[in-house]
This record gives sequence, C-alpha cells and structure tokens, in this order.
Amino acid sequence: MKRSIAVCHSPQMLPLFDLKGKIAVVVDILRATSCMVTSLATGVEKVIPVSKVEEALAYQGRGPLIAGERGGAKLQGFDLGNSPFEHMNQVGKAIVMTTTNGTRAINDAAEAEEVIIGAFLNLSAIKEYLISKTEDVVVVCAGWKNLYSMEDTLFAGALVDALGSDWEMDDAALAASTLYRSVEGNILGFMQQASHVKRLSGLNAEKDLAFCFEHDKFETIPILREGGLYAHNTRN
Ligand code: 3SL
Repeated sequence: MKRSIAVCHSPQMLPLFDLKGKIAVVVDILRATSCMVTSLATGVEKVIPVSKVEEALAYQGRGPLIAGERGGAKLQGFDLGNSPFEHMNQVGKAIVMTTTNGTRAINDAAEAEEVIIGAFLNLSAIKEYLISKTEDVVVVCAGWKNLYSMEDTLFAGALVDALGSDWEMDDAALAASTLYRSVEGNILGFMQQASHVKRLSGLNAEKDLAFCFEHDKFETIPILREGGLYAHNTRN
C-alpha cells in the first residue's frame, strides 16, 4: 500500500485531519521554522516553542534566550527577534520562542506520532528522513493568522515533488506540487507578489527572505520531544 501525504493549509484546519500515528512536518518558511532549523544546525541545544508572549516571558532571566515577534517585529524586552541571522551560532544555548503563527502550529500538531520541522533550508534532509520511515505524513502549514500562505504551500509542494509519485496525495498536496513546479525557476520573483513578503518589506528583512528560500543549506531536522525541539542530524 502506498503511504499518504496530505497538506493542511492552516492550523485552523487541523481538526479536519487525523494526525494520530502520522508524522507532522510543520512549516513556517517566513520565518519561524527557518529560524529553528538554522539555530539547531548551528549549535543551539534546544528550542522551546510557546504560543503566547507571556509563556516566553516566564523564562526571562532563567537561562534560555527568549525570541519572538508579533506582526514580524521583535518583541520588546526579548533577546532575539525572528531573523534567522539572529538565531545563528548561539552555541550551547536554549531558545524559548513565540511567533505569530509558527510556534502555535507546532503545539497544535503535537498529537501526531512525531512532529518534525521543515524549511527549504533542510528540504532534502526531511525528504530522506521521511523515506526512512513508514508513517503517513501531513504537512502542517503555519499560514498567516489561520489563512493560507504562499511560502508554506511552496515548501509543501517542493516536498511532495521531491518524494516522487509513489505516494497517495490529497488534492492539496497535488495542487501544491503543481504550483511549486510552475515557479521553481523563479521562486523569489514569484514571491514578490505574496502577502507576507509585502508585510515584511518595512522590516528590513530582504536578507532573511533570500536566506529562507535557500535549499538544503543544512542537514539538521528539529524533532519535537516533550515540548522541546532537538536537532536530529541525518548523517548521524
Ligand atoms: O508567523 C510567524 O510565526 C512568523 O514567522 C512571522 S514573521 O516572519 O516573523 O513575520
């Protein structure tokens, strides 16, 4: 029997999916999951994703760095915002992170057999990891405030495309891979029309944008275990 891959376009739609016994690949390309892959690949020990600002603030002064944004802007009093460059090379640190959509999507997907974190930065590692497993897969897009997002859909499409035709796809997976294939030669150009790129344009995030669409920079897969994300390296 073929394994199945489905795409959930927003955490709001998660109750329509049965995640039990499945692997959830949570994605928030701009920029939460790109930050998490970057931090864990460059030396962070663990990332604790929390949904609310107050939950992150409760860790202040207790060891971990606290990171986060609302509406893309760094939160007042936080150590880090949501640029992958701020999350790079924080060797040995723990980071508690809260973002508008990404950290909530991770916590909402927690009933899955396994929750792993995807980004273009670790796309091939995610593909190899999924091939090595036997469970069905749901790609959980963080979206934007419960709505569809282009960048997360493109990642879902790239992953479906990379896995090949031997998978049972739902219509959302089929649509995502068709979209990805139609723009893969010019993703950054295509993304200029997307709402989150327009939203980030006042925040000096051009460098982040280019970085978040780089493919296969890292082999690290963040995996959720007891509320924390830890690095799994595919070559280990
Ligand atoms: O929505 C999120 O979780 C963030 O990644 C959004 S932003 O890119 O920082 O604006």
